[in-house]
Amino acid sequence: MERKILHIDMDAFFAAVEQHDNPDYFGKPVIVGADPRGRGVVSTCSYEARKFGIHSAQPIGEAYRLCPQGIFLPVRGERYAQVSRCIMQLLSEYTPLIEPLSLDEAFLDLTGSEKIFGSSAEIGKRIVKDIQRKLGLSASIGIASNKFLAKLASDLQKPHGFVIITPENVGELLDGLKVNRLWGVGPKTEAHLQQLGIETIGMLRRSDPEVLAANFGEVGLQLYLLAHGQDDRPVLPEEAAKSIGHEITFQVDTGDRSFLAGVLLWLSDQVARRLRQQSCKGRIITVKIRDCNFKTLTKRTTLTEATDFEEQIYSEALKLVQQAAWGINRVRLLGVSVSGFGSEGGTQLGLFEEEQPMLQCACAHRDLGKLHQTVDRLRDRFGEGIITKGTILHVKSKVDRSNEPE
Ligand code: TTP
Ligand code: MG
Repeated sequence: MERKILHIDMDAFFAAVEQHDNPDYFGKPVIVGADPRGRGVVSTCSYEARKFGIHSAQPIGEAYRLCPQGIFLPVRGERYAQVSRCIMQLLSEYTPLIEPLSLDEAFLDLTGSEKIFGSSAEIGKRIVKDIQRKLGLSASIGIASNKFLAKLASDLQKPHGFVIITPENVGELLDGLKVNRLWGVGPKTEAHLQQLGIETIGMLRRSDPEVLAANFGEVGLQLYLLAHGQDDRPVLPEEAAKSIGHEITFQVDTGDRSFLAGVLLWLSDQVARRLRQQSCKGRIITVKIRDCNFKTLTKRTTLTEATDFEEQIYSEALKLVQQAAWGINRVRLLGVSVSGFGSEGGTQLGLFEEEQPMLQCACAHRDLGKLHQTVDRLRDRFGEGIITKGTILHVKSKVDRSNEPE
């Protein structure tokens, strides 16, 4: 099912709060940042000030030279944090799936909200109105099927932007943009892409993924997918944002099921070990599979009880992989992660719980816990290789050393 992701970014946030709190400043160039007589920088400025060439991170002295008549104000962090909490509160009326990115920015997954509140476009309009009416501030909104496109959309027509990216307009909107608009493309990658003759997202979309992989490794493939408007990252509410995972890209694509099952066990073993090292237990098990055509699938399941046992992570991961794409195509990448460490991620209990052989379960669980403790201690003391499962040893020897999971 196509997701409905909304990205919201407040317009000239700090400066807009200052204008709201002091209506005399409305319509005027307001610059928030360091003392204009000092050596600090501009945090942000109103759109009126941007006409003078002032922008974030600019030396404040330069801003002063460009616009001496501007209203220069210090940063009132606590006030902006307070307004930010009100914004997030207001957003949470439409979905619990909110991922704040900064004080003035957040992703919302509205896929499940449409049945209750109307289309995502209608929800977006309501949010803009709510924020204007209740907080006296303006926001820009982008709506699309994933995070990357939604974020890009909110930035296309700032301020007061409202852009919806659809399969029909995605090419037209993306193709002419410079590659540095893609997540993960900094000046270095941009220069490298330029050497390959790739300057725009359209050029990247039409490029050869093998060439990108050869030049940038896994990052190259991610860029290729982004250029196609593909991005499968979920919206992660704050407590779920943390996850512990491992993935591996094979040097040669493989369809060998028993090998892949062994790799899953290896990945699960590493994830569980890290969970225990960080004293974390998680309820959400996610697998990621990329096939030889670069099609990426993620599947997740939620357990009733949090775990840090590789046995359980492996058995759930294996089921997910079997449901997803087992043997359909040759696999290029396989990943396992565990999240849901906080209160979220709970599943609804059945009305009639099956009877469990409780005592037997508890004993087996305790024994397994003790075994992990012992193995962890041995590994802490003598290194990771001191004790391992035969299957893992076998798959490890098949995977090229340069191929080890990061
Ligand atoms: P942004 O959303 O990047 O900027 P903005 O909201 O001021 O303007 P717009 O989104 O309309 O382009 O950042 C949000 C706030 O973060 C901004 O109001 C001030 C602060 N900030 C800094 O302190 N330093 C910086 O370099 C940037 C970019 C932002
Ligand atoms: Mg902003």
